[in-house]
Amino acid sequence: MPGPNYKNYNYNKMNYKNLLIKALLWGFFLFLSFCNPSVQNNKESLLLLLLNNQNISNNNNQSLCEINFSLQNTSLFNKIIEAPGATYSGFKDPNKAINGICGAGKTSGSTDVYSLQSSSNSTYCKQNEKCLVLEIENKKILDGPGIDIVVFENPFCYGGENNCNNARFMEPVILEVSYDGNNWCGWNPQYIGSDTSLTNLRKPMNWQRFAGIEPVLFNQKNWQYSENDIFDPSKAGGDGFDLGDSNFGQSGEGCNSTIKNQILTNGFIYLRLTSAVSRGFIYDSSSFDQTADIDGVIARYITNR
Ligand SMILES: [Ca+2]
Ligand SMILES: [Ca+2]
Ligand SMILES: [Ca+2]
Repeated sequence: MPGPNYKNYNYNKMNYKNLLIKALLWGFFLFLSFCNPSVQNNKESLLLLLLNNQNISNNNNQSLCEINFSLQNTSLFNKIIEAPGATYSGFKDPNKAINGICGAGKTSGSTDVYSLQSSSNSTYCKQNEKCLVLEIENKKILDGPGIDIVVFENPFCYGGENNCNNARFMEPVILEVSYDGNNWCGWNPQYIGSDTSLTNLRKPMNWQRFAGIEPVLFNQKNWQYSENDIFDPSKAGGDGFDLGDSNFGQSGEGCNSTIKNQILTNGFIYLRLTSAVSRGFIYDSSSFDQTADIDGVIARYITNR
């Protein structure tokens, strides 16, 4: 299957065709948005259009993400350990969670994403939870100064960038890490809204220590900043997690102080992303498929195992 850097005549030809079809669909969507403001930011309409686009032009599973900025000292999580329920087609292709990050800015969500699926046969994931487990091949991830990992989902602001702290479309994600694939430690994610009204659940501040909250500005096609700036939320967006955070180790599965301290000392290998809805958290009723979408995850301090 062609990767992000794969180039030949047919690929370029397909790319132009894809671009033309995408441009026409985006034009049509913007026209609809202009005519009817209620359509604006309607993920369902957008996804339906894009799904149609995928059916028309992306049957060969080519990456939508063009990588011009490659990582030197940091790394994408680049290996799928478990993607329960994945069909490897369209938004159900987990390769889109390891192929690179193509954020679409504050007011729209990237389509270069894997929508978390579930299965009753999961082993690393909990059974029937919408989930994905990744690793960085042959590496482990250490705690270092500040944020250690950034998760890039595809949330976006409702009502423009100026309204972004008041209203967002979000599909929150629970993050957990493990060094053995059995015991998992997380950051104790909490919903702190006073109720579960749409107004409150769309406020980003009500979602503490989840991924899938901050819009994605980082895009490997046209990134103009440094590699270190990927870990600056004001430049790159995304949801940063620090192993040194006092909340780390306060949630998970089989997590205790021994396991937590082992991770802090020796690093972790496996990263588990679970859609919050699978653990009983409230969800935005306008969510198209009631699951989160992963564009990619980056770790900062990596070393050989
Ligand atoms: Ca840290
Ligand atoms: Ca999403
Ligand atoms: Ca991606």
